Amino acid sequence: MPNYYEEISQNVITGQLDRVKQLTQQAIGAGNNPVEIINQGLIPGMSVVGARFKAGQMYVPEVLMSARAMNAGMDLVKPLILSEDIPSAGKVVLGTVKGDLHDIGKNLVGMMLESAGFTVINVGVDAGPEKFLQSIKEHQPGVIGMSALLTTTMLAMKDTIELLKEEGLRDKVKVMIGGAPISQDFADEIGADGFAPDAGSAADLCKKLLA
Ligand code: B1M
Repeated sequence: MPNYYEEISQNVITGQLDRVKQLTQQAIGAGNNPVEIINQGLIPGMSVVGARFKAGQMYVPEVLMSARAMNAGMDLVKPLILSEDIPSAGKVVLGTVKGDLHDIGKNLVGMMLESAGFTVINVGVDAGPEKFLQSIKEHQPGVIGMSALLTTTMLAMKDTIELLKEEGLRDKVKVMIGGAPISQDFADEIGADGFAPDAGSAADLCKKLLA
């Protein structure tokens, strides 16, 4: 039986959506285990993309093409598996903070987290503290991730952390923040658990926070 996994990984890395679909379909047809197709083909390819992006060897458009190729493969495989068969690395509630509409970076972070096996609940843009709170109560994530691209909206992150304290939930969830104007110093200042400078680092940070 041909080993499809390496070829699927390579085509995810190069963002060849049609080829990933074709190979995934062939792998399914040849009787390969759907969970193995994900864990040994699709996700390892995206992990390489994450590492290269973090190292500055790949750029946003290429990463988006890879993510789309991976998702096309996922779409074929997912209906074949019971959800409980796919081990989740943990739940992350992710959003762009109140007053801020920038979501390209946040969505990239979401894709990287999903590629690393996290279940992502995306609360969208312009998400105020109450929206994060509501989502935390509903989904009980291990981590919340807040993104801000404007210096004027950064402080909304602090408001969310303060609301979590008021509600007695601060020690139940880790807080990860990021976005162009954000720094480790700012994260320390507002009492976040971690700062990630890019999408690849965000996935690594989430693993650390939940370890
Ligand atoms: Co806006 N914008 N924008 N904009 N915009 C910036 C951010 C700006 C730096 C441009 C500039 O003046 N040079 C500037 C902010 C200045 C400041 O505050 N320091 C700015 C401004 C001023 C504005 C408006 C106020 C303009 C106006 O209307 N007068 C307005 C505000 C609207 C609002 O939000 N309320 C506005 C609007 C817009 C558009 C709607 C037109 C559009 C957004 C479209 C969209 O997102 N759907 C837009 C865009 C595209 C940009 C730039 C050009 C690009 C942002 C981007 O997507 N980068 C930006 C200038 C720039 O950055 N060069 C700019 C690519 C993306 C992959 O990177 O988002 O940094 P980034 O995400 C990275 C990391 O930061 C990190 O990982 C990502 C991947 O590596 N990261 C996280 C991000 N979130 C993370 C979360 C994490 C961890 C890591 O954990 C949770």
